[in-house]
Amino acid sequence: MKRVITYGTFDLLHYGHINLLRRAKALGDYLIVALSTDEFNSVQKGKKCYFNYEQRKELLESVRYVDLVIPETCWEQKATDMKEYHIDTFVIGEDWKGKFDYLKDLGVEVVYLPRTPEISTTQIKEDLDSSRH
Ligand code: C2G
Repeated sequence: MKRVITYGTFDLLHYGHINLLRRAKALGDYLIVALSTDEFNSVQKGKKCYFNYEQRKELLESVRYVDLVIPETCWEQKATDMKEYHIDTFVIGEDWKGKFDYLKDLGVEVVYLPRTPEISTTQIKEDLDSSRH
């Protein structure tokens, strides 16, 4: 049983997120998503979410590729997560390329996947905002 993990905010869930989750699951048998909590988003990531943690969690749990959703409360939890959840592969979009290579020292495969072009939560918000004016 190959166990894969990825991390993110996943606000306003869109096909770019789904493309990431589908490719992440294809790298193993079991996919865990560490979902950024509302506090982590606002304090550490400077992100204001449209959906709160519970709503984002419910959406992710409805995605066929996702087997478990756990909270991401800080940047530093990744190393302990790898051990606690017996992770084989860490996956994230290549906008983070190189940032998590230290996890290789724990025997974890680190994979950066190409992002889906032209879609982002920020873009969705901007498009909706401009269509109102
Ligand atoms: N993503 C993608 N293509 C897009 C948009 C997002 O592949 N068009 C990917 C991102 O690269 C990331 C995942 O979808 O791997 C979730 O995106 P975000 O919610 O923006 O995640 P982020 O804020 O980058 O959080 O500790 C790591 C952070 O929590 C990552």
